[in-house]
Amino acid sequence: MRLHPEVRQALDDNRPVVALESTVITHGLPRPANLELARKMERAVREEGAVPATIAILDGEIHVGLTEGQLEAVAFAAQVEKASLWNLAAIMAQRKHGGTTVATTAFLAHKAGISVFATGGIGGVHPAGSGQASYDESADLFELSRTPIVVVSAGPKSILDLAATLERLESFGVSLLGYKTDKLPAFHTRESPFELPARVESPEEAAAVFAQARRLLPSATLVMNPVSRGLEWAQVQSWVEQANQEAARRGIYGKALTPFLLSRLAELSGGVTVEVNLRLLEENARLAARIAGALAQLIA
Ligand code: PSU
Ligand code: MN
Repeated sequence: MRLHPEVRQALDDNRPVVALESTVITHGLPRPANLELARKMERAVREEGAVPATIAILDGEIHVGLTEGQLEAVAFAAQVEKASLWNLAAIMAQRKHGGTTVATTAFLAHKAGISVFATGGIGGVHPAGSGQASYDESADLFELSRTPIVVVSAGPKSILDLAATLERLESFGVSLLGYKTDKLPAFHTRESPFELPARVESPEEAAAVFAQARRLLPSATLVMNPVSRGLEWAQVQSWVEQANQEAARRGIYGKALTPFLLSRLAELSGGVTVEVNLRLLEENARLAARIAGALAQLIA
């Protein structure tokens, strides 16, 4: 594992660091918006006083914190895998490039000693009948159950079965926090009908919950931050239904399903979902940096 010197120094000094994932760069957004976004997230983290550590696999090596050149290489690679845990070892041994998912990024960030991680929307349970398989649950859920780290997201992705995803998070004992909300945010929409077990009003409060959680629990603390100017629930649901039906018809399943659905939503919405996705990623990076700052204060 290669730590960027700036990241290593910040960790040694107990200064705030925020891990950022890279599947969203390699598989989640169209080019070149993906690179702009990656830069924007890093800038947002810095503006809030933390050091960004984007995590990716380059030529089989894990990098925690990327140079500008490496960020570009990840964003525009001709061949790059979606690096989940089931193919991580193969990507490394075979010297390939990989964009790390929420599951893989949380796993690696924790190993590197980073306590806070920002993403867009977490993976979860896909609705029955979408794709080919009847059983598609993101590895993100399992990873959240066993890794003590703060994950800041805008909720589970809107393409998912939200009720089932929430049930899974409960079964797995993930600490769930609505950021200034009682309802589960759902990525493109600020609110779904589902009730969350706890809420916080500030980065300091979120940091305090995590400080408590990590003394007790093996699992993650998932902070869910509703996107500003979110889309209408019913509108998003109608695009999602259509995209899921198309995926089923075309036999798209497994690791290809989420990237397909996100790009279909972008087309069906005339680019509106991408705009929202970019906004929520930046907002989450900002909030994560403030939580990391609050956490460093708690420890100091
Ligand atoms: N957030 C986004 N866009 C994305 C993702 C998150 O705004 O593309 C990625 C994350 O890397 C997450 C993955 O782990 O989608 C989920 O994929 P799957 O459903 O196959 O587990
Ligand atoms: Mn899956």
